[in-house]
Amino acid sequence: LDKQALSSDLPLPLYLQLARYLRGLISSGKFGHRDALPSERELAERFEVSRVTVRKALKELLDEGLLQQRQGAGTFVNRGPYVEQRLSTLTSFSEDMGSRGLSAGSLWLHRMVSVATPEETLALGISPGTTVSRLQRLRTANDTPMALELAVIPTRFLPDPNEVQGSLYDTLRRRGYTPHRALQRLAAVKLTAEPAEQLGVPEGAAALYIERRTLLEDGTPLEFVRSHYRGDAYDFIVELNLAG
Ligand code: 16G
Repeated sequence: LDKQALSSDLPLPLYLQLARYLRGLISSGKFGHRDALPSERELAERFEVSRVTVRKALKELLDEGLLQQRQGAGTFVNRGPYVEQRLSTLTSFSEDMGSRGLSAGSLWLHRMVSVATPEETLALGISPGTTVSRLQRLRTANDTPMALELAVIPTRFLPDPNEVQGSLYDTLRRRGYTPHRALQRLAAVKLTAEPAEQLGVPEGAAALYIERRTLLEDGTPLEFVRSHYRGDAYDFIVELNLAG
């Protein structure tokens, strides 16, 4: 921590200078994920600023989701894995994380069999009354929440959602159903309170909503997935080729 980093000669308020400095330490990895920050008092002494200035600086980073405060325990860095995701290849979450050396995990929120909703019926091209396996998971990379996913699969392909332990795509492939092609719709959204909390970001944080319909080789819809990807954890990359 370098006290010289702040200067009252600069046209930027001290609290924003401090926020910028701390942001730099976090993005350069000097403060790693889950590391504790020095206390407000220590920071104030170290940078010779008031505690109000420190508090305002921390508030900036808390609002950005870079820091997290835990009652009684202090302030921690909350910068998890950051992922560049290609949109043009059909891969599973487990494969995406694995290829980056991150360990993919799932926290189960729901898994059950029920009758498809009208929207799901349309997306999956099934008749009303058809049963589907419903898998709702919080997807994690090195234990950090990355995305919320609700996958819906006709029971004819997956009769029992409990069969899925790690990767859904592995389970489907084992059953002889290989995801072959997918259609995706993307939209920018602001997270409401519940998904924001599950993803560990502030309410109103930006996310990318992705709807995926995955098809078998013969064109039969295999899964319909609605997911929210953390805007601060993902960049989506697409390769474009000249038309014609
Ligand atoms: C990806 C897919 C999702 C699929 C999941 C399977 C998108 C938008 N979603 O997250 O459709 O169900 O992978 O992952 O890309 P798994 O095999 O690791 O369970």
